[in-house]
Amino acid sequence: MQHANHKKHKPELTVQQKINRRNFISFTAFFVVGGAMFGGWKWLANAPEETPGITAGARRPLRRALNKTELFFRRIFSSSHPVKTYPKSRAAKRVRVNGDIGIDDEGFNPQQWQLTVMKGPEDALQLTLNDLQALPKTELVFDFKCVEGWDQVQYWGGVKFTDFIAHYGLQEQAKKQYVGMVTPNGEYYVGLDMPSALHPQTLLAYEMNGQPLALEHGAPLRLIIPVKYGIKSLKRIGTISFSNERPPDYWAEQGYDYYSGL
Ligand SMILES: Nc1nc2c(c(=O)[nH]1)N[C@H]1C(S)=C(S)[C@@H](COP(=O)(O)O)O[C@H]1N2
Ligand SMILES: [Mo]
Repeated sequence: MQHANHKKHKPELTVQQKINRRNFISFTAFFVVGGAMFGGWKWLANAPEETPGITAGARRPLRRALNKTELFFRRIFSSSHPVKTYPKSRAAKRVRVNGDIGIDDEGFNPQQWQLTVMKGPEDALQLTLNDLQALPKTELVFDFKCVEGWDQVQYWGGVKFTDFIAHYGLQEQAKKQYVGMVTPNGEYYVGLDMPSALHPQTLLAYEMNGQPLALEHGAPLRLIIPVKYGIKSLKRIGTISFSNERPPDYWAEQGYDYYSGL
């Protein structure tokens, strides 16, 4: 080319010089990248641990990253995205039982059970199972997923959480950021972000496979929240409350992700 001649003429490199040059570049890159990785690891290892509270003690930068991921997913999450449903014929006849924390006390009497709904710090509703069964019933067949690695198509029936909110005039409470649910004996508890609680497939369930819920599955009333892993689907709800702070969460205290979304 004509104008190429205007450039300063560079001497041709010999093959050996080219090899030396490439060696130099790759070794430098190796040490720079390796050094950065080591530095990054030391930085993380020396980073302060968060104070265990609502979530277990993790290195603060890791928790920051988790919280960022949660925010990302919360932003793209939309209540108009339903989880996949299945025909009833696909539902398991023998439903797995997993976890009995907070529901293993012998003295529990389902006949005397009542649901406590904290409308405010000093203002509680007491509801019976009949009250809840008087509301429209919603059925749902979906793939239930446990963090332990199993999943199963299951068929549930109950009251949609949004129907429950509307019927009991809890719209103001539903403007808070979180819902907390606790077993009657206080031993198992979950915290849910409000958009997930208000997802159209979140149920307060009292039926499984068209039959009254069995005690080991959370009778008289349990949560079914298909947009979350099973750890959040609390069995045997005693109390429901609303808050702008994250409610205590049993598995988050043990180090599991608070959001636990799918
Ligand atoms: N009260 C209570 N609810 C609970 C649990 C528990 O141990 N106690 N385990 C959770 C977990 S880890 C899962 S996978 C599901 C299992 O529900 P299932 O026993 O009806 O299959 O319940 C969730 N709800
Ligand atoms: Mo689970």
